[in-house]
Amino acid sequence: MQPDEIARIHEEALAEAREADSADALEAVRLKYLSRKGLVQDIMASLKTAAPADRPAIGQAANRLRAELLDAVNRRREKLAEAAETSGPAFDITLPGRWPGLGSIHPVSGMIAQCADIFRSMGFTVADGPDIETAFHNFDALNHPPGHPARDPRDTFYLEDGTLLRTHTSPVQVRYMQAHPPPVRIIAPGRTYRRDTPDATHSSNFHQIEGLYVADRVSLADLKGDLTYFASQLLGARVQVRFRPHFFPFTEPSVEVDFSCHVCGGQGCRVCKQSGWIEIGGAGMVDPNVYTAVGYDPEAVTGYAFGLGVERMAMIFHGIPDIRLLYENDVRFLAQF
Ligand code: FA5
Repeated sequence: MQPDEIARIHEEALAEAREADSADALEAVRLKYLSRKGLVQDIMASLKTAAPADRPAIGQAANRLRAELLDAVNRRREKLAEAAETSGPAFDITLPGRWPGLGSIHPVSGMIAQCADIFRSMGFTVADGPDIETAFHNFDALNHPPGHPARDPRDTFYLEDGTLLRTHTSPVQVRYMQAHPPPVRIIAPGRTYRRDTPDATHSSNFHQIEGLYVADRVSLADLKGDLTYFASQLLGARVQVRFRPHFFPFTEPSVEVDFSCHVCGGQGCRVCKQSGWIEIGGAGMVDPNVYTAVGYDPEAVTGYAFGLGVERMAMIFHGIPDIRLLYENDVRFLAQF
């Protein structure tokens, strides 16, 4: 190959490398000139047939072409990469963003928040207590005699050290009165645990809202009035509240509290098992023995206490027919709230 032809190839190769407008086009230029079957290789092959005097010049021209072209290809590659980073089509700012979706508030948490708002408006503050309790706070101080059936390991989850998972939120009453002199007006929402067999209205892990109002002249009429007012705030003025005589070791007298079924308006349906009523909680006037256990003077104070089932209230509020739906974590169910 003649030197002037090599010079022409040299110029063309550098121009093509400079003008390549994509990584693919640049690779094509590299292959055309620098690969094993490329034009630089053709120049080298022509050495064999060239006049011996021309050979050094041809060899040097080919080497210069290879070095300069390699350099030009590398520089062009960097330029193209830079341009792709700053203005390439990888990021289209006109596309709508991806919506990761928001979680929803669990109906049990929502019910606790709703109840707490109502009780706060009635002058209650919110107190708290541990899930792992001593037998003293869960039973003894609440006037449970030694052989009381609720203490049985078949009903209560005991830990190895003799502590237990609280079976109700009532031990918070004990802790709060031990730490605060009267008057007291608190609610205590929280988890509770029992070895109950799960069914449509029972779970072995559920929630209660404890209430305690202790002052100097609190009566059963206050308890009935306050819980009836609470029910009307939660479920509307049409809800009816029923108090049935009952027994709890820590209240005297004691009642069970039913709300008329919000789902059927009291006519009878699946949720209320056709009765028109749903048992929501237990309540009563605090037993004098409890005051003695916490260091209050039973002659100086009177008070009421209640414990409401949160899941039961969520069920009638939302028309949920089975408590287990609240614990299956099916997102299709939970997303409705
Ligand atoms: C009590 O737990 C008493 N501590 C309530 C109380 C407090 C009485 C203060 C007097 C003074 P009881 O075991 O009835 O009472 O439970 C109260 C409510 O918790 C029930 O009415 C029901 O709504 C709910 N509950 C009880 N067991 C379960 C369960 N296994 N699953 C779901 N909810 C339950």
